[in-house]
Amino acid sequence: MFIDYAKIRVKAGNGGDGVVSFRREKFIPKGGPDGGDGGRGGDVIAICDVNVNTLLDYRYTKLHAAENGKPGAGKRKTGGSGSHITLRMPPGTEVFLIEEDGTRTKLGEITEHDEALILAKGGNGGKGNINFANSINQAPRHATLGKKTRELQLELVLKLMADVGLVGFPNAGKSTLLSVLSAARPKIADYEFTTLEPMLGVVKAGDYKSFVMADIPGIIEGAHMGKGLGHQFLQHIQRTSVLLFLIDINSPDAIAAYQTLRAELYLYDKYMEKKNFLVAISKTDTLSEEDRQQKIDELSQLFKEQFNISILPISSVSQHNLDKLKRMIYDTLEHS
Ligand SMILES: Nc1nc2c(ncn2[C@@H]2O[C@H](COP(=O)(O)OP(=O)(O)OP(=O)(O)O)[C@@H](O)[C@H]2O)c(=O)[nH]1
Ligand SMILES: [Mg+2]
Repeated sequence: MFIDYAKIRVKAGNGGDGVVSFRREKFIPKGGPDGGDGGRGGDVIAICDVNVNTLLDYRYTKLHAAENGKPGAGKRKTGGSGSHITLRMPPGTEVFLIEEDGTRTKLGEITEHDEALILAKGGNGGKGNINFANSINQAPRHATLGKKTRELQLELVLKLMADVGLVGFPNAGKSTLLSVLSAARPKIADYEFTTLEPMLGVVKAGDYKSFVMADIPGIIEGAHMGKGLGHQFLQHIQRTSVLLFLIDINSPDAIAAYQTLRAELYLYDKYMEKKNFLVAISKTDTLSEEDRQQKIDELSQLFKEQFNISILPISSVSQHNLDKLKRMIYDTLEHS
């Protein structure tokens, strides 16, 4: 199951208390202070792991607590530190701290394998009475307590890490394209909303050249108001630097389709408009040679006139222009 949102509770370890203790040895009736410091509490740390691709493990709001530091002891012994706990999360996870009054602040994000983000810092240990001895007070009778930590409420939001995001109406052929360009095996079918969760695939664009493509569920007009699957998966193309619009060559009005897609993206996040993009017309194999050429000429002209953009006709079935598409995506990425 793909989960891209979770709420968790975390608590770092309390610092161990410092202690009051005096040296007691035979023949030394009044030994000096020897109470050691408390140990540090453990941290709660998020670690980025490329082998994890969902927040499934964090589905249940459970408390992830690190160990408390141990108290100090006599003979100047410092208490042991509490162990840290690590939570493995997929690349692209953003972490927000939710305060009791509802304020939401971003703690950070993890994007690279093994990158760490401290979610909650362990409390410092208290000071033992050895720290408080001086020429005036040679037998201090006080020590300090370890710092107590509080439980934190965190929100985890996964935004997949891809270079290119596929955007199109349901059935446009997005998943099919990903399946022929990469080793990903998304579900493909002749009905709308086949894809219910995003999927990534690595596309090889030549020796040593590759990029990651994200397939997301189809978008329809009114998605911003929750129509279809709504906007819930658009966050996964928020990080991509390039968008690939896919429009079925058989769509009754390709221009309107394109405008609707752009409008829905804009209503979700106006920054989407600034991304570099390509427009591909899919399923060219479904028309006869003659009809195809006519349709492509007509659409090329319309897109040129209305938006001054060039379209690329493609087919996942006949492989028409797929190498060219990969090259164009790669070049666009390089200039993004
Ligand atoms: N002839 C032909 N059929 C295609 C091509 N690409 C996709 N199809 C067919 O179109 C239908 C929809 O393909 P999908 O890849 O599932 O479409 P999608 O855009 O991922 O659809 P959703 O996940 O519902 O948004 C399937 O029946 C595919 O076999 C193509 O290039 N040529
Ligand atoms: Mg699909």
